Amino acid sequence: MKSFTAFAVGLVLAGHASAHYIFERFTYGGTEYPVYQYIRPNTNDNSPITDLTSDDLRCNQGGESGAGTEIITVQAGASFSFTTDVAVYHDGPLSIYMAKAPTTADAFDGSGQVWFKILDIGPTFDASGTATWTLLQTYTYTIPPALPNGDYLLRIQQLGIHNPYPAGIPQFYLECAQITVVGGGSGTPGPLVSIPGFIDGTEPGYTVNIYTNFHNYTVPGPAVWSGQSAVGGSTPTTPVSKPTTPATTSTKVAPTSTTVKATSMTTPISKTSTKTTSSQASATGAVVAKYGQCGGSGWTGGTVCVAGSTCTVSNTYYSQCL
Ligand SMILES: *[C@@H]1O[C@H](CO)[C@@H](O)[C@H](O)[C@H]1NC(C)=O
Ligand SMILES: [Cu+2]
Repeated sequence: MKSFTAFAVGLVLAGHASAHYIFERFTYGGTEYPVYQYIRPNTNDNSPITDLTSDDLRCNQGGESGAGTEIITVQAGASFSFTTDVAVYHDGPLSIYMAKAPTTADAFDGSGQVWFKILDIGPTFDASGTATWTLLQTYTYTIPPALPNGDYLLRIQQLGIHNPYPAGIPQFYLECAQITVVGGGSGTPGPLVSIPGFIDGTEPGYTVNIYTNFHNYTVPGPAVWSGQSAVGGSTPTTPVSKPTTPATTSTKVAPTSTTVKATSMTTPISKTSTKTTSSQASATGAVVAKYGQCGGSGWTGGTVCVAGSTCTVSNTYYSQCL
């Protein structure tokens, strides 16, 4: 088993000679901070984690401790971004998780049933059933207004499912930021899961072949916390997660729609217009990519959504191109 694992890792490395996409920069309050400021560095050049039982799934290899990484103070309801070195280029879903630290974020290893999910971005399906993944360089979201104050790990995860299982093993690309939330609410985040353990490898979103009869998708892992925008922690209002099933389910799917491009990992980001790279999420007047922020209290960035998406109010603090 050990030698097999080593062999598999060797294969992965061989296929990843150059730098992978690493969520290495954090943006808050209009400032994009230097590489690994507030984000735990990895020691594997972000060669993906593929072992579903590994503690490295929490904050990547080398990220079990946050000693040496700073903690940034953020307002609940404010937006933040993670930016990669090169835009994400493997098809698959993106999720953002959080875990409350017992003491300080830098002292927390992420163990225990403490993780909850605040965002899923699955594929969209057009009327013919063809999938489009939102592969970006910058992903922007909001610290949930209902989140209680305190220190948290803020974990972004992209799951590369471009090499269909079981011949290819889904690849986790992830990093953790360290934050102190202030101005928070009194919500109760959940459901809570443990990492590892949150994905067991039987989920359709993990085993699916995205090139064959691929017309619906559910992002693996727990449900997205539904009470994020309920300041005071009562009734959830607008769900902030993206629907992971086609908006056009009532439309008949063309029978010839099974051909989804078989992209290899060398294919860069320009596959469809929705994969616009936005390395300057807050550039004033810039066209905002799908799922990017386009408004909300205090927002000074772009308010015009890329063609095919509409600026939609999630809550007072956050509007998003959907
Ligand atoms: C698509 O939907 C079917 C029917 O609900 C389900 O069995 C299947 O697992 C789904 N596929 C994915 C990839 O989520
Ligand atoms: Cu790769």
